[in-house]
Amino acid sequence: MSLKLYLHPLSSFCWKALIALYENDTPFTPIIVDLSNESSRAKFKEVWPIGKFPVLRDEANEHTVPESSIIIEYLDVHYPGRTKLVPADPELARQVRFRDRFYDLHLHMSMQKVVGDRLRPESKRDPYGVEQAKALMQTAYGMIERDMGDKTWAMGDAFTMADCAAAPALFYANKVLPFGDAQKNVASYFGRLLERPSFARTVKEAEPHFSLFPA
Ligand SMILES: N[C@@H](CCC(=O)N[C@@H](CS)C(=O)NCC(=O)O)C(=O)O
Repeated sequence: MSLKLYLHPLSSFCWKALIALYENDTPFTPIIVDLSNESSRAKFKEVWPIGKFPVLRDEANEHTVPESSIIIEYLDVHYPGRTKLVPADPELARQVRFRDRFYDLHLHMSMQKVVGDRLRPESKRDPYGVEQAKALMQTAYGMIERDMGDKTWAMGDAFTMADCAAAPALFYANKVLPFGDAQKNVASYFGRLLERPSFARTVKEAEPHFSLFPA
């Protein structure tokens, strides 16, 4: 099998890449990285010294592809399938990339800040940074609420990379800052994402690891 994905089953950015792979039933070998294990971490850093997953390795083309969005773009070009994750039309592609950036940079990374802070030693915590991150998440929720009033997926009728980005970000965001009455459209969009087979499978496979999540 040509493709390998370095991942951890609980990692939200890995989920984003997994959704894309499952959307098109793209065959790959998962390589589980345990960052708490010195040898597993060292081996992974030989592949990608930055040490963040997911990373895709394509043996056939001899490409190492880090960064979830770049992985999805790579799959879309080199391993296309029934779901076109990035539209061929340049203007629609720009809109997908914008939504992908929006979910990653504003919702996903703010959520990571909140979760990451829980994993720090008490003396190293950053309550002000967490407060700022939660405020940004609220702003993002408001924007998604307005955007998703009359759409099935982030781009409308077609499921794209933007939805791959939205699903894990919303999953974990809802855990740290639960959707309320003001987020009805966000909640129904999230409900549709949970029913999408590619995402349902991703969540199911992560279930045995949920006890590691700092609730
Ligand atoms: N921009 C990267 C972010 C990747 C990322 O933050 N991955 C997290 C897991 S969700 C990670 O590797 N964390 C381990 C660490 O920071 O040591 C992407 O889109 O792939």
